[in-house]
Amino acid sequence: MHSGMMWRLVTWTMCVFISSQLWSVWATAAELDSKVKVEVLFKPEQCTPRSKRGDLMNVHYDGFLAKDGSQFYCSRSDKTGHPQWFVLGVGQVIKGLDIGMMDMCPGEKRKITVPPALAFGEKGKDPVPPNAMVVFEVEAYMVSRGPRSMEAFRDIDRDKDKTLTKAEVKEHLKLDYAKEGKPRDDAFFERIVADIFRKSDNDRDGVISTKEYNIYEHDEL
Ligand SMILES: [Ca+2]
Ligand SMILES: [Ca+2]
Repeated sequence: MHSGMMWRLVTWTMCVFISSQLWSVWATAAELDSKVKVEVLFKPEQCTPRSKRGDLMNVHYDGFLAKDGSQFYCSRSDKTGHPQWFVLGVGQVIKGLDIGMMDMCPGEKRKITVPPALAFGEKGKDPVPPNAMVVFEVEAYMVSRGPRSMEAFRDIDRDKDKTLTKAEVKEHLKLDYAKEGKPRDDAFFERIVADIFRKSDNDRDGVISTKEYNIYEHDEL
């Protein structure tokens, strides 16, 4: 059994509407089902930068079933074995995590409880059973200043050829980590770059184009 009952921490909830239809059943059971619950387990004194939509985040997260505390996912023991990189707020992780990891700073730890509709839904996803409430323990390692603006792109694109090579992305990450006082070895960055390209280099031509980079240009440009 997971030690979920041990936490005595500030709790707040964010009300999330799954769809506009829910307005008609507001304040009914559906409302309770649609909430993501966020508990802050640890917050550094210097809590900046705070994550927002479009930021690149590097996070360790472990997933548990709410009903019995059994663990179904652990990024530490996952085959890749390193913190996961993703862009916040754009559907690269389940909806409940996109919501629950907003406004989070490097070093912060949270427990995020997600109703099935914002997690794996009616069908579930093996080994998560259908209609399962899930709990994630997340720890943010890096919040890379976003959003993915063209200013940031130009910053990374050192030779100004409007594409990002692996070398350019790696250099940028190294600078980011150095700024945070967290230098890492080369293999660490190699893995992160591979992960980023796997998620962002959609046409697999080995570089990230402006289009591939600026994935939500409609509300940023
Ligand atoms: Ca370039
Ligand atoms: Ca590409």
